[in-house]
Amino acid sequence: MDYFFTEEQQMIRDTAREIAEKKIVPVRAELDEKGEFPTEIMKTCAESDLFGLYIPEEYGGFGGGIYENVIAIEELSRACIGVSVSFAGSGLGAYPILLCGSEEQKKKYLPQIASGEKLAAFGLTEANAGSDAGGVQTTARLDGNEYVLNGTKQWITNGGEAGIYTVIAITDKNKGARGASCFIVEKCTQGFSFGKKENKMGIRASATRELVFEDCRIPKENIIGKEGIGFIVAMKTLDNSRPGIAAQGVGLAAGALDAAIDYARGRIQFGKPIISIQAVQHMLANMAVQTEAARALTYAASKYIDSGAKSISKESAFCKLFATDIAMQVTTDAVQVFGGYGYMKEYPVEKMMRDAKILQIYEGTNQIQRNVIGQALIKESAKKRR
Ligand code: COS
Repeated sequence: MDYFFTEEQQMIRDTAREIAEKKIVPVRAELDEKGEFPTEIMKTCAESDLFGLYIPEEYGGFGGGIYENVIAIEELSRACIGVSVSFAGSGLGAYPILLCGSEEQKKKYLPQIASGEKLAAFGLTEANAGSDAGGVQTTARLDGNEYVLNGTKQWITNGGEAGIYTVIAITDKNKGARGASCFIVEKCTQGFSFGKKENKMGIRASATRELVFEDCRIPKENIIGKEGIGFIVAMKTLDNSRPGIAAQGVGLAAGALDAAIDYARGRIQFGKPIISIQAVQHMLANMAVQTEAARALTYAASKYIDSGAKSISKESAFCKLFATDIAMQVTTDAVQVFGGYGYMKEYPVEKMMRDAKILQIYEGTNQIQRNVIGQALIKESAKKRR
């Protein structure tokens, strides 16, 4: 369908599509096999000015919004979401600064992220704080002009590869979620180290590591906002970044659909291409309509958030939930269209199906998205009754 992109949006799509086709497709199987971080592709994204799409011009960005970023993420994801999550993860790490940082912090850090000179990463998850984001145990204690961080973050996308980290830590243990704060920590700070790269089922090109803080001292100016707002910063960050996960789902589904159509045209059984068999056509038709519906919802939610709407949690969860469930379904169906060949590593859909699973888990499981939507519905209905 035509979404009537502006000339600039069309350019973003074309640029990202070219990177996907020329740079990612030829190496994606190897990156997956070796579990290798796509350093060169990140450089190409930087040279093509893709990292700053959602960052205002005064901080070195393109001045677009979530929608522009989503367009780029979708295109990169058609080829490989192990690569596109490395790109998108930098946005996730940048949002706390963009949404809640001081002018000084924005001026210092956003241009480096916008240019792609440094990747960013977001450190929220811990061994005992996954879906329960308020259960963070990493601590930050004010000591003179510095905060001292102690604790371990788990499964952090871009861990070890990023130069700038936004990290949630507890500054007041007695206040629960209201005792959390958000900090900026730069790589190479003393007392800050990384665990080994995780060996994952999918998105194997992306770097997922622990962040380990052992008496890590950072300037007190590195707190984002003030003490006690860390949980809210994290929630706002996720509200803004979840459409990017939806875009990964849309791109991945679109890539799997393209692969399934190509294969069905060439595969001969019963003396004819299997695409002429109605059972196969029906599968492809379902895959196509699901993918398009996911795209339409993701674009609509992104535009809604970009409009400056105040309450965005529900809409953000809508697209994350829907598009990622669709990605799982469509990639599974793509393997089915390929039949036995689809199960083999020689064909791309095996990796696509493995990759899809994480989309239903990270940045809030799809069960959590339903919770967020449910809570929003309750709030809205209470307002209407008043
Ligand atoms: N924007 C602004 N404020 C928000 C918010 C949002 N999106 N969501 C919650 N808040 C506020 C609430 O209003 C509440 O404020 P008060 O204390 O003033 O009432 C506070 O934050 C606590 O909210 P709540 O009680 O809803 O928190 P819960 O502990 O029940 O957790 C969920 C809510 C489950 C939604 C949250 O923990 C979550 O999103 N979990 C998933 C985390 C995740 O995505 N992890 C993946 C890894 S991060 S890459």
